[in-house]
Amino acid sequence: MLNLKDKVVYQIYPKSFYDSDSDGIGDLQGIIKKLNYIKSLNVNYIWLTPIFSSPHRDNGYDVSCYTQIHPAFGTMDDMDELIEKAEKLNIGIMLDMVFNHTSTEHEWFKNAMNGDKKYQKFYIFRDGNPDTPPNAWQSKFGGSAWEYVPKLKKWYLHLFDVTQADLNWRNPEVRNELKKIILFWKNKKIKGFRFDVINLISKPEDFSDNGVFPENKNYTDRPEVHQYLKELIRDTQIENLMTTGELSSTDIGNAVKYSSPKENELKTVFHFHHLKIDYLNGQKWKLQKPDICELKNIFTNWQTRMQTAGSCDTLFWCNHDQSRIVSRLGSEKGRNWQRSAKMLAACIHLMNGVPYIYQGEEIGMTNPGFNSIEHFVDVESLNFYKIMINNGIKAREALKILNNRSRDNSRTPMQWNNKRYAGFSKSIPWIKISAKYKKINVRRQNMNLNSVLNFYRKLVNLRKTSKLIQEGIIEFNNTVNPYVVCYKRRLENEELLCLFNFSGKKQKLNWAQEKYEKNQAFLQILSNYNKKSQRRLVLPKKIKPWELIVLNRTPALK
Ligand code: TEU
Repeated sequence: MLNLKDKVVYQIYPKSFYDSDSDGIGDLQGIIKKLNYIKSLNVNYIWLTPIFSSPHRDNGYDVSCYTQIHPAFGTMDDMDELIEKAEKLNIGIMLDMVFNHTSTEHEWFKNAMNGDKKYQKFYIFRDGNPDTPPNAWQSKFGGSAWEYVPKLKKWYLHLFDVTQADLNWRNPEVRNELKKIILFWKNKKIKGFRFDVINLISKPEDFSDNGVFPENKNYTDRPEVHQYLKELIRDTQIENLMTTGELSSTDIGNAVKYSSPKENELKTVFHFHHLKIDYLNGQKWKLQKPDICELKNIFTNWQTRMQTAGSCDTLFWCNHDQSRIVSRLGSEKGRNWQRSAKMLAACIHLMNGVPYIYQGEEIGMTNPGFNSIEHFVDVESLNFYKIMINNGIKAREALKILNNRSRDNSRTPMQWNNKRYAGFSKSIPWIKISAKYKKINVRRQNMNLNSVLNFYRKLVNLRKTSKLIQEGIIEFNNTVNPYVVCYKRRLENEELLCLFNFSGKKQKLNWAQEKYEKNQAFLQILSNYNKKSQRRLVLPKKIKPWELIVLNRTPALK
């Protein structure tokens, strides 16, 4: 049985990680060159976002062949070399399987367009006339989710970009083809898979009305998803590999089930409720201040339910779709930048589940703050910019929204050093480098014991060596202060008390609800205020701006 309790995953967005051949695009050889750096973080897996053949309309999430490597990233030999060299360092490679849709450049879709009935059944085509799409569903990237093909007199469904056609999972032939792809990679000693938007793969049979509201309920977490996953895992025998599913707008009940050891579906799941606390009325393109009380409720519900059910959660703030967490929930300014980056890191890493570190997060990379629409490249950002302008939003405001919400915020190149192009490449990168690279880079932080980078290393090593962090029962205390996340981890006699100030102000702490016996001693084991480990006999009364306090409670002194 695969034990996940001490595992940590590092996510790489290859296009922006390290460019070995000076074409401005990161590549597999670049990752190979940086394997020792990754090893220095002591992680167990690397999750690579898609490296397959693709027209890159959605940066690889539009796959045209799942068993070939995109030439800009390298060759199959490079991939084999990466798998082998990583394995020597005890690092497993996880691949990103985009199975909800394929690129319209995929052979299957091309055959369908050429009238081949077999392949038309691979996708979701519906007869109709050009004026009325089968229903009113909207694409997640803006506009209708249906595209009309005049020569076929049919519409096809695309929940994402028009070049990402949804596969028809009801067709067993499709499921068999996808199993073959998993087996191909399993034979290459791939150690895990991340399944993109896996809870969206099942669609209703009848599209003739818009079904229930909101519309995503019609294609999210349908019961067949559980059945399809069980079948896929069983038939490819990947029960002992690391698997994780990306769940779009899921609910706790389903998330618990997908990741329950009893169900044989996935090992872990990603859900995003904690990353919508700054969406106004749940809308991505409308800004509001982060609601920390809501954040605490979400953590409390999810962590408690997942742990009680024995399901495995993932712990993450960042990925290639989210803006940088220190810009979003922390501070970019002065010393508070480093403090808040560490506070955010510890808050996630000391919870129950498998932590994921997204490239650059470990050095506290910030949003780049692009000052022109010209700098944005992501299809979703460009579409929504147009939609916002058409809706009468002023260009300045739309740019501000993108600077907060665009996926490009996380996709700027990794900042390796303070040289030209941040040491990422020798030529102009495919996307602009953040101007902050002179201050925020790996080289500088490697040399500084107190850096964010070395703090991440400390956190990973703590997880590896502490049963309390791996297995301890988690319990939240949400009455300490509205801006402070507070939880405890308990295992037998041991206890960790963790406090995180999500504000730039000093906060008072209210311990009315705690019933500690007298004569308890608390040893501070982590800090972001350059404090030495210290023993204290009383609970702290205050917490400084962005401060993190992690106390190990020792049994009562005699
Ligand atoms: O993302 C799924 C998804 O729904 C998002 O997080 C999406 O970026 C967001 O809803 C837009 O507001 C996955 C991938 O992580 C993403 O990069 C792909 O673009 C998407 O699927 C389609 O494959």
